[in-house]
Amino acid sequence: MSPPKNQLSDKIDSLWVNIHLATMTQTGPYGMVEDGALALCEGKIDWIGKRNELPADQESRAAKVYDAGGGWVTPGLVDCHTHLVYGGSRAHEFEMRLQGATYEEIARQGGGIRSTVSATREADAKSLLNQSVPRLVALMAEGVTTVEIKSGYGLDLETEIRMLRVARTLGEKYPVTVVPTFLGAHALPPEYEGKSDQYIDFVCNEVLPQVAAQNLAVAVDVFCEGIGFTPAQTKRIFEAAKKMGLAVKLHAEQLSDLGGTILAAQYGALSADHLEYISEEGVKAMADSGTVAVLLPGAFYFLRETKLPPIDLLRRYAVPIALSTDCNPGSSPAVSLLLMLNMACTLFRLTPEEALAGITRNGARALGLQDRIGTLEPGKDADFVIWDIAEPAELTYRIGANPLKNVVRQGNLIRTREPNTLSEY
Ligand code: DI6
Ligand code: FE
Repeated sequence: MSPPKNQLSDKIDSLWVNIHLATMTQTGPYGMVEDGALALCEGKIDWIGKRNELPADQESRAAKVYDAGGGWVTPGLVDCHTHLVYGGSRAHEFEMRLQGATYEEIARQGGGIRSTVSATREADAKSLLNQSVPRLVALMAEGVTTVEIKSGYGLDLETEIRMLRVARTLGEKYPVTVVPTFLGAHALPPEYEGKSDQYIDFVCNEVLPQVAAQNLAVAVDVFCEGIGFTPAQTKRIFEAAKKMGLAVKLHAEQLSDLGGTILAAQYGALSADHLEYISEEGVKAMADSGTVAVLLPGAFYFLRETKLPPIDLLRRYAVPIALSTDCNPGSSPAVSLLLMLNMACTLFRLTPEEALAGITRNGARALGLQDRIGTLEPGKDADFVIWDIAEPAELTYRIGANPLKNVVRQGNLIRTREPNTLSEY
């Protein structure tokens, strides 16, 4: 690929001035450019830099000039691990857990993922879409412009396909990029009780080929865990995915260390996710394969996990760290990526800069989209958010605040709001 140019084109669609830029490139803290400017052309970033370095006749070249009022710009946020398409709710299991039942006990008694599977199988496409929209809209209201969505609550051919189609429909109906992942091996459906290897056969031979043929997913994920699938079963799924030309990723070492990350690394996985119980060997394997560590503070918090993911080891081996909501009904009913920023710093001791990189640059990388999104650079998609904050760390620092002012996606202004005003009353 030729290096992206940073020369203002003759004709630009829009120019943004009176802004500070947190480009999230790795040039100094936050890739910061104070008093910057951004020129957009055909949905891409055409020019980015210091405002006083813009060519003198800049304004006449721009079809439209926006004054961003001194706000800070970040790349559009990337939520790289969600299960946001599903039916029903598990609020009652939350109550059970508060009375002493554990997540694993509930799962073993046929609740947990399986209860969501029943509710999802019962929901037709329209109902599934209607139930999922509020979750997507909540994420988008905080600046998410790219969201990964997994299947995995159907566990039969028809419902897995329906979930993935609903995910695709969400991306068609709303100004957000949806990246669909097939997670057929999320849990064992009741009809395969005691026959988990046969279920893996079914996923590999009957479901995955349909998913691939209909172009419904770009990656394949597995829940590799005591209450999920073994590394040997995971391997079979990865082999099948590879044959179909699909990327792989893995839910690994969330509740125990089965060595899933080492396997994921062997298959060049885009990401390995959760990782509380990962070993140093696992971290090393990820570093060697360039696999992104996706940390999910919402699940850590909601399950009251006490074992921290080994942040220092991940840093030492320079494994890129991404963060995500894990938006799902059982272990992380979270629809706020900004809250995850704060939790990652408070619970995991990430720095605010690491946390922000986790939902921009490294989130993009976890989806294999690092050439298109995740940083503000010439040639990349013009996906960005303007925030009413005085410095980038403020995004991470506040709890439950939403200082979002504008969202631009693929060059189009898709959202404008006046944050922190009484105008709604
Ligand atoms: N790990 C998780 O945290 C979610 N899935 C997974 O594989 C939990 C999903 C659920 O409880 O519904
Ligand atoms: Fe998950």
